[in-house]
Amino acid sequence: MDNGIKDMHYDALIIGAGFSGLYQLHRLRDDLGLDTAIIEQGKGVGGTWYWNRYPGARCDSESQGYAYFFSKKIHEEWQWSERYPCHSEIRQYLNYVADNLNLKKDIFFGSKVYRCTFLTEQNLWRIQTEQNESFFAKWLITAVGCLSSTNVPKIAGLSSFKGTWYHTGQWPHEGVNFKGRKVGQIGTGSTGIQAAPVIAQECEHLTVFQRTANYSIPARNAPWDDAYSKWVKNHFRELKSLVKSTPSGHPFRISNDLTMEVSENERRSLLNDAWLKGGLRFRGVFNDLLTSSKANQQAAKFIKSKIQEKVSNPETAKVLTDIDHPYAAKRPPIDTNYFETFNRDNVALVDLKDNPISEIFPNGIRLQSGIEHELDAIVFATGFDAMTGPLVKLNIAGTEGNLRNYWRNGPMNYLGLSIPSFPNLFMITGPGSPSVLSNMPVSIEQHVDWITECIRYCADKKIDSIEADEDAAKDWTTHVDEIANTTLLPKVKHSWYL
Ligand code: NA7
Repeated sequence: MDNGIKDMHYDALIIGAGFSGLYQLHRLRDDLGLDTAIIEQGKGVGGTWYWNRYPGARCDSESQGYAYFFSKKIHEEWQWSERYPCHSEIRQYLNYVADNLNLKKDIFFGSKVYRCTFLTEQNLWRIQTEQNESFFAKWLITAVGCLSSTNVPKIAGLSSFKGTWYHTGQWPHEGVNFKGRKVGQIGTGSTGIQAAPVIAQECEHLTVFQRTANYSIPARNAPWDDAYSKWVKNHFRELKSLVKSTPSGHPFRISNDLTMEVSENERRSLLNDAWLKGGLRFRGVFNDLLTSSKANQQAAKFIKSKIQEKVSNPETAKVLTDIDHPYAAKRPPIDTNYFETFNRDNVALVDLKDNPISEIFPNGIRLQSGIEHELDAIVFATGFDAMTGPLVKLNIAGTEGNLRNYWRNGPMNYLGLSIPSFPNLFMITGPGSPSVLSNMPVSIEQHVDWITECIRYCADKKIDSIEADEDAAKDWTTHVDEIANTTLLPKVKHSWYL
């Protein structure tokens, strides 16, 4: 009977066409010779960068390291233009890679997965899309990223708002014209800190609603000069070995110095040098910033003093530096003129700490105290249902039921790659893997290579089904918790890291 549903059979299916999905397709199709396809919700490649097009959207990793390292040819043919790649340049890069490897012919664009079911008798995964497609494959790989499921907080009255509202992670492709508009931005994480300075330059007035004050280090973005670009092209092996050998996968080393073991003068001078260099490198100025409260307090004090120097209104500076967590215990943002933006006449800061948003009314945002802020547009820079969100949204059912239920007490899995009772399913950069704590493309390559070799092994040994052992998954999850507890990361109230 023709029910309008299109059935398609593959050896392997990948969900998502970002950094991870594209490389995984290349390896399974071109190295293992498997009949492989990607199912992608967007109309183009890019993954998280397909959707994140908000003003100021830019990667915090430095471009010479935010790239694939599996191909010398790709490395040498591509040239980044700035220290940190902006969202459109990353899409250009991924399009270049996809075209170069002829990947697009095996990608189903505009197909949104709503259910993945393991069919035990057939030993196959069935993947269903909202576009009436049914895909079948022995191997299923999720390449859905860690930050792709947007979080719009449930604030009463949003539907009554007469203006327009946007989430930074679902930004309109045609852009947004803020000219002459009163804009409210909720959220001061990495995204909000990038967006506010750019929105402020365009709109009539910007009100930034801050729930938790945040540290930020100057990015010091600049165009790469020709000499440096040439150096990057000619040093493929050195760069590759660097990113593959540093703990974070970034193209810089972390110092061995311990904060309290240098003199006060030297400490100040090292922090100052790191501040001037800017970027995520700041975190590596001492070895113990994330493990010793005392060390962390030194960095925190230094950053707060820098913020105070930048912000002219002492009351505003006070609210911006009233930070309740250790430096870098939340994802540490880097910025271009974020704090300086509060010196503009058309920018105001609202402290939500003791006076949260109570509701959105037709003309703006009302706080619990009754104070109203009239707005024409609201920008939600409120982050994502991180890590587990994009996976549970796929509605994956294994041999023992649904993933959402399986993970009701936390995302138990092995190496962030495989989940007991979900046979032949692999996650790229799943929860409990280094993923967002590292420079993502480097971690992605490691996972994709692991998965590829695992599938190759199964094929060679005629193994039809593989899944994580439950004890191994429990041990791994406990191990991850133990490691996290040796750091300052758990000392934070709201953090998507957790
Ligand atoms: P984040 O880092 O999760 O930041 C979200 C921000 O939104 C943060 O300041 C939150 O405050 C704030 N937030 C969230 N919900 C609310 C409500 N209901 N009211 C007020 N404020 C709220 O997401 P980003 O998009 O900035 O960054 C995500 C990552 O993307 C980034 O680190 C890079 O890796 C790329 P909170 O701090 O929770 O109090």
